[in-house]
Amino acid sequence: MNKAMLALLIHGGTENWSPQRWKIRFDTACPGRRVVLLPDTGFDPAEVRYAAVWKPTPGELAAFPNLRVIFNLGAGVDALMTDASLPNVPIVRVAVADLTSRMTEYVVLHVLMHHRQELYLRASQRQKRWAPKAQWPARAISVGVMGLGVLGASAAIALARLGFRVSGWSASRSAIDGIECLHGDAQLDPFLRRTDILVCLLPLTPDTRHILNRGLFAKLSRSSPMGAPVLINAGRGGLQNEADILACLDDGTLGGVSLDVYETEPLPAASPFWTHPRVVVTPHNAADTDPDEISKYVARQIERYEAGEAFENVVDRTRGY
Ligand code: NDP
Ligand code: OXD
Repeated sequence: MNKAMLALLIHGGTENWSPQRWKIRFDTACPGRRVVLLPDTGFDPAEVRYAAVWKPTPGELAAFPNLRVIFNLGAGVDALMTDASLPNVPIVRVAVADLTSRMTEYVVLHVLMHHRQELYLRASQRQKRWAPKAQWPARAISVGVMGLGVLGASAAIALARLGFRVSGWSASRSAIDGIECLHGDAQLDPFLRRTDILVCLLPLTPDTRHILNRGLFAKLSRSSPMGAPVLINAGRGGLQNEADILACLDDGTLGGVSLDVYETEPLPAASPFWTHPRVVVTPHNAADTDPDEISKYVARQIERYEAGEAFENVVDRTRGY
């Protein structure tokens, strides 16, 4: 065992994401390397070169003076960014095909659910009511994807393939075949005005916190056959103003909502989202990535680094994503 040490700091994982399961996985993925699962006092923190983390406690990573890199075990790094004592080393986030295709499935599922009036149809079924409503084609609906990164771009392409009119919005200019790409603050309003179903796959940063609010919902298109616009948020709960979402559903500014993420997770039992007839609640599992894929991805990145190559998918710390 003379390979540099990897420390695991994992909080909040259950079942397949439990800390012990990660330890077994990394032992398998990193043969010949000492992998320590914290808390553990039986090692010298100065020997740790690599850390793989999920929601580490602020200050925990500062204990390793010779750290070379932090691997975030998810795509979003917002939880990590709140740590003021984060060591000044590269942060590598997860961008793997397994995660991307699962998120694309989630987005397609929920766009289709609203487009095909599934909430109405399921309510009819519970009431044993045979009452079909007029249906319209995908090309009658404009979907707007906020965030055209790894996840947003893949979802946008899949939706366009199904026949939806798709546009996307990002911070900087992007170009994707078949997708109308807008960017920056100046193009946010034109993007919203053409959007019937808004899909949010933005990262949570100081610039995007509470971007999903009443002012934004009021700018969405109201001319689709659905009558009122729909919101689908699988980015982060901090992107949304939850009181605004509920008020906008109740006054008709929004027609329906699918949420995978919330300001407080797990979603408290008292949240009105649970029982609202026009809200679809999922428990932050839009892209419940296969942890085996993630541990192999981290092991590959360590091998690349030790062979003198650059890390992939490094977070830009000034942008916060
Ligand atoms: P990327 O970093 O690849 O993409 C982020 C996109 O958001 C980019 O297009 C970026 O613009 C855009 N963006 C960032 N800030 C702004 C802004 N202020 N204004 C406009 N556009 C902005 O991230 P991913 O696609 O990999 O992931 C997105 C998010 O999805 C993650 O951060 C995470 O929060 C969430 N997620 C949720 C999961 C779930 O299960 N619910 C699972 C995995 C991720 P530009 O291209 O110009 O940089
Ligand atoms: C992630 C997530 O960021 O699962 O990967 O939310």
